[in-house]
Amino acid sequence: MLIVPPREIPASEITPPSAYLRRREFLAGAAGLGLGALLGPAAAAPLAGAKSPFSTNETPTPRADVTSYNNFYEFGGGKSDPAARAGSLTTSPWTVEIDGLVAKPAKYALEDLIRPSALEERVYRMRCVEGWSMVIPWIGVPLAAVLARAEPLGAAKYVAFESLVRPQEMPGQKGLLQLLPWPYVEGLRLDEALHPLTLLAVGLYGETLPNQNGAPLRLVVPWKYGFKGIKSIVRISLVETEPKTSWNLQNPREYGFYSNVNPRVDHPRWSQATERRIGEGGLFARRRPTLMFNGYADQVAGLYAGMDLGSYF
Ligand SMILES: Nc1nc2c(c(=O)[nH]1)N[C@H]1C(S)=C(S)[C@@H](COP(=O)(O)O)O[C@H]1N2
Ligand SMILES: [Mo]
Repeated sequence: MLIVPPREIPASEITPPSAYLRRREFLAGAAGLGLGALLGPAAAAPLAGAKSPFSTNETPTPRADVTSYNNFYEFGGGKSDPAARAGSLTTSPWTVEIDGLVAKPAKYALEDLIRPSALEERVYRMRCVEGWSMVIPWIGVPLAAVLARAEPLGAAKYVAFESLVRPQEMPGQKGLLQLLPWPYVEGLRLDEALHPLTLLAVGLYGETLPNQNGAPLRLVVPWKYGFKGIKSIVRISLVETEPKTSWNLQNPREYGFYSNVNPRVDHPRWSQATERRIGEGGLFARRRPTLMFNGYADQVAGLYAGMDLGSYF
């Protein structure tokens, strides 16, 4: 592994606090792009992205549902806990460390990692392992573009992700009843991470991410169950072996590393053949059939050619 000593990290990658403030003022005035607001208070700020052809034409789930029916166990295990409790999370300043098997390991200030001009809007179908789904207009950049800046080495085979640990602001990380081991961790095979559908999101519905949706930076992998979309990311590591993942650690029989949406592979306790689209007529609405790879089979099935998806679930 190539280790770059700290003094070789360009000064431009390390942002002193005074520069955060200046850059925030600058960006706030910059054409209403609003990425500077990623540094700002918890309130959402406008964020624009060119509409990507990867978007689905399906009707987006109402914003009120997208931002009030969430899983974010750092704030509790109930669907309404994140919206009720995540307001306390400080997302400014925010740094993301990219390390491991890369030629250029570095700590990036968020605003240096994500360039406003690179933002795209991607309307994706999302499917939770629990059997519900949404259609969400994300704003973000392809993960591949961010990884390229760190220059992955040939030995890198997987990408490991880590969420914030901050018990003072995350009530689910305090006390006796901890639902998961912290930090929340996730992983992708390198080819999955580099796939053009794989997004690092900083916003939704034309605004910066609400805290409950994973502010200020979260992963979106639309052909996998929702739990692969790790929120509030602080570290991205290029590694040689398959990374540990939170739900697999918690219950390896029920949650595998791949977790591709697959109507033919049931969860041990329930079927995955159908789903309930949130916002569509409540509990009594007709369930929709779940599609192979959540409807993204044309784009991603090739990643798994020859693999037995029953054993690699
Ligand atoms: N850090 C962290 N990331 C997380 C989770 C979590 O508990 N902690 N929950 C996951 C699960 S189970 C789902 S379904 C999605 C939900 O994302 P959403 O609330 O934006 O729809 O986030 C995923 N990312
Ligand atoms: Mo989920």
